[in-house]
Amino acid sequence: MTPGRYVWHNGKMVPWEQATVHVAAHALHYGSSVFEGIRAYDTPQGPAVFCLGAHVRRLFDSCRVFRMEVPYSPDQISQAILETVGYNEHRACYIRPLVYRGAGAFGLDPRKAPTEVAILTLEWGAYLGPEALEQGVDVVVSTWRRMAPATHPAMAKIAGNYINSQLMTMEARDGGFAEAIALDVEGHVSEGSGENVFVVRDDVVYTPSLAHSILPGVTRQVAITLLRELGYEVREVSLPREMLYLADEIFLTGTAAEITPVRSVDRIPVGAGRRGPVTEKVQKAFYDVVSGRVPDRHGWLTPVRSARRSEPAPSPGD
Ligand code: PPE
Repeated sequence: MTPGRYVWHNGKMVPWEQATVHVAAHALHYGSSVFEGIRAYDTPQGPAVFCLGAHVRRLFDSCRVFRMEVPYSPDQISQAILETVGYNEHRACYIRPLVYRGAGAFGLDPRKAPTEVAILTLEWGAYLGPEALEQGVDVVVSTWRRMAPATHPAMAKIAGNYINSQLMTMEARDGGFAEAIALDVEGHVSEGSGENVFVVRDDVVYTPSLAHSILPGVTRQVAITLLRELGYEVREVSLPREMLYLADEIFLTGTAAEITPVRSVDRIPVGAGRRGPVTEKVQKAFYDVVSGRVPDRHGWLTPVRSARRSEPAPSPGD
């Protein structure tokens, strides 16, 4: 991990090393924080943040579900994100906004603890390895199920939810797999530890609907839009596990994972066992947009240089 030099912490730009919390922070004890993962891409117009509006909206949606009042407006957070990428002089980076309950109170009413906000940036390459985007990854169906309805709010990106993802990932890696796909509590396909799942069969594209304990992925929505523009029918449905073994193609979508092909599930090859044509087409459409190689018809890219600067950048060594 190559971190940015500065972190936006409660309204101020501070050096990475100084962006710390107290060990009494509520979030550390109870998982009471909400986060986002966003990417900025290198474009001919300089670095540009991908789907900034959708990510900031989901951040506030997650906070709303968790009854967390953010002490900044969505516009202030958006500006702070652009400013942080600019300060850190990244060409491309991963951005991690975090709203967390700080130190001040123990106990299970988090509203007694203060709400604090941080925006971190770091350089983060291909999530599932450099070859994954072309070769595809080997995945396993997890023995861990996704959270049942009305247990944890799957639609909200709350840190505590990610215990499940961590258990899935450790199990997968120990078994020699790159990633795991979880079923929901009824046994339908849900999602990866940090990705949404798409299945292609006979040129129709299927993805689990919101009723299957998924995070409503921003990349998922982008992929649906691009696939429809490419002329494919996309259906949000309930998928039985065996569709994973009958698929012509499977791919995963996520900010970190981007669009990653799956080449096997439970050691069974997916289709021909390599990236398929639909996956390749949607990947190409995706990378054409994020790299600024084609016109940004959907307004998905926000140039970092459009940020309104609130204060001069601290000089290095401050
Ligand atoms: N499901 C889950 C559970 C999830 O965490 C992510 C993002 C997605 C789906 C895809 O959502 P989106 O990024 O909006 O397309 N996972 C984030 C965290 C990964 C991590 O390891 O940290 C991410 O990709 O940023």
